Amino acid sequence: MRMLRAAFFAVTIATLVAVQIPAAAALPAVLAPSTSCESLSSLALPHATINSAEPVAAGAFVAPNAGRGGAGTGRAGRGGGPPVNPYANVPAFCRVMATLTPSPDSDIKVEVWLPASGWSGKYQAVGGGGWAGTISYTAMAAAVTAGYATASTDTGHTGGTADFALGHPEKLVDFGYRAIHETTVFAKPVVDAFYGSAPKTSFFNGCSTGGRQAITEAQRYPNDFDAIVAGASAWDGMRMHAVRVGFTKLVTRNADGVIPPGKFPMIHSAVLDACDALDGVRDGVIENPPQCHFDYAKLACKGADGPDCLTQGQVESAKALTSPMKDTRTGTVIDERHLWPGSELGWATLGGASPLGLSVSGLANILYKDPNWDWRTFEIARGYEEAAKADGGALFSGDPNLKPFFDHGGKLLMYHGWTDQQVTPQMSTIYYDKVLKTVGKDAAAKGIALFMVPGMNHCQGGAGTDTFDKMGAIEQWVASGSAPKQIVASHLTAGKVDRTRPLCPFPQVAKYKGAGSTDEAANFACAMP
Ligand SMILES: [Ca+2]
Repeated sequence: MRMLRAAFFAVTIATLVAVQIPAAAALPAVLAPSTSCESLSSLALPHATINSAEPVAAGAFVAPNAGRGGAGTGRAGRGGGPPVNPYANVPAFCRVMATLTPSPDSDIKVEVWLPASGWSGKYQAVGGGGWAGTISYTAMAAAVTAGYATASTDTGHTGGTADFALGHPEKLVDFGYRAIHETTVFAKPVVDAFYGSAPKTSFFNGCSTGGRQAITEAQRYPNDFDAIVAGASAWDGMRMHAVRVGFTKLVTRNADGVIPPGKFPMIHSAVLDACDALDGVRDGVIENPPQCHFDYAKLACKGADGPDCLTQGQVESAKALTSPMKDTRTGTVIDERHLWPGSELGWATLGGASPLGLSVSGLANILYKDPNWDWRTFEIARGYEEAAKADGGALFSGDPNLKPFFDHGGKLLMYHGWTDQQVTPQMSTIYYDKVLKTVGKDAAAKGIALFMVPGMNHCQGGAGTDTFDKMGAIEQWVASGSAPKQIVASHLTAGKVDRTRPLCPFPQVAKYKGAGSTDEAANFACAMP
C-alpha cells in the first residue's frame, strides 16, 4: 500500500513537473528522443513493414544511389574539382526505412528522418519531382538540418518514368495521391514513438510534382497538414502532358518551325526591349508578364533566314508557345495555359523538336497503354480530354474547395515562376482564383496566398530573385496567423546576393518607390498592378 502510495505521489509530482513545462516552452523548443532509434524497428503500424531503424552520425549519410548518377550523386566541385558531399553538414539523425502496402500491388518505400538532438517539435514532409520514383534525400537533409522530423516517399515505384503505371492501376493511385497520405499516416506515430510527443505542427513542402502533391493533400486529406508550401504545382497532370506534347506538335508542323536555341537570346532581348521597363525598372526581368503584349512577328525575317530574325514557321511557333492551345482546325481554345513573354531562354524544354520525355511517357503508358506509342500521332483536339479521363482522376488535383483545410486553420502558400518553362504559370494563378471564388475572398485570405516570382524558371533559376525562404515564410504565417504581406527574395551570382526584391501576394506586384538602388528590396512596395 505504502509503495503504491509512493508511486502515486511520484506520478503526481511528475505531473506537476510536467505542468510546469509550458512556462519553459517559451524558450526555443528542443525536444530529445525518449527511446533508442533501433527500438523503432519493432513498431507495429498498419500495412507497414519497417525495414530498418538506425542512427546516422553527423555528416555520415551517403545516398544509396550515390556515384551512379542518381539523386545522391555528389556535385562536381567548382572548377571541376572533387565532388562535393551534399550531406557533409547534416546533423546526426535516426533513419527509419519502411515499405507500405495499402493495396496488394503497392510497394511504397518511405524514409523518416528524426533529428538525434534539437528537434523543433515539428514535422515537414517533402515532395518529389517528375514521376518521383526516388526518395528526395537532399530535401530531407535540408529539413532535418533545420530541426524538423521529415519524411519522403518514392510514391510506390522506382525510376523516373511512367512505365510503372502500365497494367498497375493501384500503383498509379499510389503515385497520384495515396503514397503521400500513407507516408504521413506512417510518419506521425514514428515521430511520436521516438520523442514521446507527436509533432505539434505538420508541414508539407514541395515543388512541381511536389507542388501537386502539396495541394492534393490540402484537397483530399485536409487534416494531414497544418501548413503547406506548393511550388509550381503541376496539379492537372494528364492535361499538362497533353498540352506539352501539343506544343511540340505545333512547332514541328512547319518544316521551319523549330527555333534553333541559338536564336533564343535574340528573341529574349527583343522582348525585354519592349517589356522590361513596363514595370518602371529596366533590370532584365518582366515583373508582370500579362502586361507584356509582344508581337513575335516583329522579328520576322525580311529576306533570307538569319541569326537575327525568325522564319515564318518560327514566328508561328513563338506565338503558339505563348498563346492558349487551340484546335488548329476550329480555332477553339483547348487549354488557356501557356508560356509567357520573358521565358524565351527556356523554350528548348517545350519548344524543341522532341517533346518532354516525362510527358511522352505519361501519355504512352497511361492514355495509350503502349510504351512504344509514337508522339507524332498525337492529336490534342481528341487526346486532351481522353488524357484527363485515362488516369481515373489520380493525377488531377483541381478541386478548389479548400474549406475543410481552411476550417482547421490550414495555410497554403503557393509560388510559381513567371518564366517557368515546364509547368505553365497559370496552373497556379487559375487555381488560386478558383479557390477564392469557391470559398469566398475573406475565408481564402486566411488560408491561401500565392507568390508569383518574376523571372524565375521552373521551381528555381532565372534572372529573377529566385532564392527565398519558403519554410520561414509559412512558419511566420502559422505563428502570427497573418499571411505574409511580402517575401523578400534574393538573386545570387556565384553564391553572392546581388539583388533583393519583395515577392508580392498575387495579384499584387512589386513597384519601385522611385528612389534608391533598384537592387534593394526596401526600395519597392507591393501594390496592385
Ligand atoms: Ca523590369
